[in-house]
Amino acid sequence: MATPPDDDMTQTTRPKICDKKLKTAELKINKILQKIDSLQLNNSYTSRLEVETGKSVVSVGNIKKFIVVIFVLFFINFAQWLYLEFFGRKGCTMDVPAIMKPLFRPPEDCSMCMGVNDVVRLENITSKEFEDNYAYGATPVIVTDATAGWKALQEFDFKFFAEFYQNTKMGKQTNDCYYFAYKSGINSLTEVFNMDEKRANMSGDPWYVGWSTCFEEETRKLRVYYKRPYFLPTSAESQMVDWIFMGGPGQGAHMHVDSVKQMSWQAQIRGRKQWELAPPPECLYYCSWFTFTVAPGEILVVDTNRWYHKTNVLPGDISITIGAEYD
Ligand SMILES: O=C(O)CCC(=O)C(=O)O
Repeated sequence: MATPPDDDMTQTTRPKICDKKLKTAELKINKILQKIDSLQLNNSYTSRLEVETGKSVVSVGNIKKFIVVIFVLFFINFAQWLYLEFFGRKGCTMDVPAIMKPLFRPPEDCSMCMGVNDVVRLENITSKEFEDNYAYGATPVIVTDATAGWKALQEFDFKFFAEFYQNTKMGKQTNDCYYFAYKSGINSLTEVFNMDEKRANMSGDPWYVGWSTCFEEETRKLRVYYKRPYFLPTSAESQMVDWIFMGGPGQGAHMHVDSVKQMSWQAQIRGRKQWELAPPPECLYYCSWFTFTVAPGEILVVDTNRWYHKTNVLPGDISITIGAEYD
């Protein structure tokens, strides 16, 4: 039988070697620091100074920046956790980029949400009235009569989009702009339209996804099925990008706030979707948290850059919405 190593031996001899090496390293570092002091370099230079340690080169400035970044990230995550824990709904998760962006936004003036406790339902509203009162404000609005005559109401379903994306020629063919998998575990639009029939028919695992159009031709072809909502301000322009959200009953988008540039409208083409709006964290003591449902044929206008929002598809039909930003 082999004799086990004498642990006591190794423990008593190794520290001596380490001590010696440490002392030498300490002396060298002290010499470098004294030299830096004697040169009286300014901070911007010393922060760029590099200390060579064996093969790796580490920048003193970068180490400081790294520590600051780690501290900021830790603080952001902690603040986010506190917000969700005490004011958010349990089980609501956010991915890291979504967490970071809202926390760097400037604080809101809470007058934007004070007294706003519900969505306002409108019909037969003129562009002028809409522009003056709602188009760029923070009161969420549902216009109930703005999809009359849209072919999308009859034509849009899972099969329509599957055929549209699998068979229609457009530009580079693949839609690889914005795609949100949410909790579906489906990683691309290609995967969405290749899911098995059972799941597509909402008899398998629940799913909900969102994406933006990528190519002008794609947007143009889709826009044959719907029109620019009649109530938008006459001067408002939309980019050639539309947003589509689709999925079965259950959780839709997690609680988040957007950082898009403009206001947007979203038409509920099929299914019923419940929206939950929460004021920005700094306004929680002044403003309310509320929910409302958007039914097929209705168009919602909500400033998703200011209201935190979360969606939930109600039992029944698949939910399909289409929307766009306007300036
Ligand atoms: O329609 C949805 O489910 C989510 C929409 C959304 O999150 C958004 O427009 O920012």
